[in-house]
Amino acid sequence: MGIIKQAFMLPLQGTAVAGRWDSLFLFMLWLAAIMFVLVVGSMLAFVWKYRHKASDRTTYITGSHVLEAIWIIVPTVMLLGIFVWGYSVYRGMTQAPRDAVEIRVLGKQWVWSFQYDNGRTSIGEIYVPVHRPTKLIMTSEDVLHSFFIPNFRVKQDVVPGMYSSVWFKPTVIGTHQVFCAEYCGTSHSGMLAKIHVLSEADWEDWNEGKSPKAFGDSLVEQGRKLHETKGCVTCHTADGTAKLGPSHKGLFGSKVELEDGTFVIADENYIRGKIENPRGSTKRGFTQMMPTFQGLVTETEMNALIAYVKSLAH
Ligand code: HEC
Ligand SMILES: [Cu+2]
Repeated sequence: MGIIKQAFMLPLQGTAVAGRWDSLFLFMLWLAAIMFVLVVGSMLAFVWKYRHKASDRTTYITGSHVLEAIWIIVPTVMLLGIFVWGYSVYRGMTQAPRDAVEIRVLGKQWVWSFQYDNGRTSIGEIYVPVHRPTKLIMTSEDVLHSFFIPNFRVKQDVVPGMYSSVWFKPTVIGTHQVFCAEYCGTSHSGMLAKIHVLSEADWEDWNEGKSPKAFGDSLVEQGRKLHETKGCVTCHTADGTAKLGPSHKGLFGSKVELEDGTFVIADENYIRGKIENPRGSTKRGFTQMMPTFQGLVTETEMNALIAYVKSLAH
């Protein structure tokens, strides 16, 4: 699978963005090193050159506009350049492509677990396809964690009660290390996982398996069943007709108008918010009568319900 790239003293470059990230990092490191030598070097030289001599008389100094202009303009241009460069790398890391494979990540003291579209789950090991964008939709069942894959240059806080996400495009087949990078209690340092980057063929095999039935229902199907068993169907349909509540058809990704006239995009966090805290926002044209399901829906069920609502986007 090509040559494995690695910059001096940095971890292996396991994603498309890792090279860009490393260039920026090394540029800043070398720039700081050069600045350090220039500043400290000239300081020492001046200390020596202008050391006290009995005959010295300090001349009258009035300042220099040219010098002042230089030390304002040069660092400003340099720092703005670093900002623009950094922002462009950051944007590339945060805006996931629409066709990304989505995997849900659940952190809890002190294990990582994963839920895939086909309904499969894994603990301590996550499987992703090579050369395809993969988006992680992450939340925590207890405290703050942080999902960190050094080889991918990916690190993102995992927060209870909401979803955060990251995406990456792995380029190196094989196994990479995952850490928790936010101190989360006694066994924080043992909160590890392996990320397995699979070839296209292995991914198909893993994802579909010899018999997809072996994994039970797909995530969307699990969500559809929960939508019935939890009683959501009393008020919500999938076919566009409104009952007590609006239909979920076409909801995901759309712009929702709330009672107070503000608009929100119906993303994962919006749907989660409705299920946990329906009183936090009410859709315009409807009466607030949805009961809260806080504590009645587990995180894995929440992921399935959201996947179901999402599947009705079109
Ligand atoms: C007793 C009726 C009722 C039940 C049961 C109910 N809801 Fe609702 N739901 C509503 C109403 C009414 C609204 C619209 C008013 C509002 O925004 O609060 C709504 C809004 C929503 C929205 C936002 C819809 C939009 O178009 O913006 C989502 C998502 C949602 N519910 C999901 C669920 C899920 C999932 C369940 C089951 C776990 C559920 N609801 C159970 C009545 C209900
Ligand atoms: Cu942790």
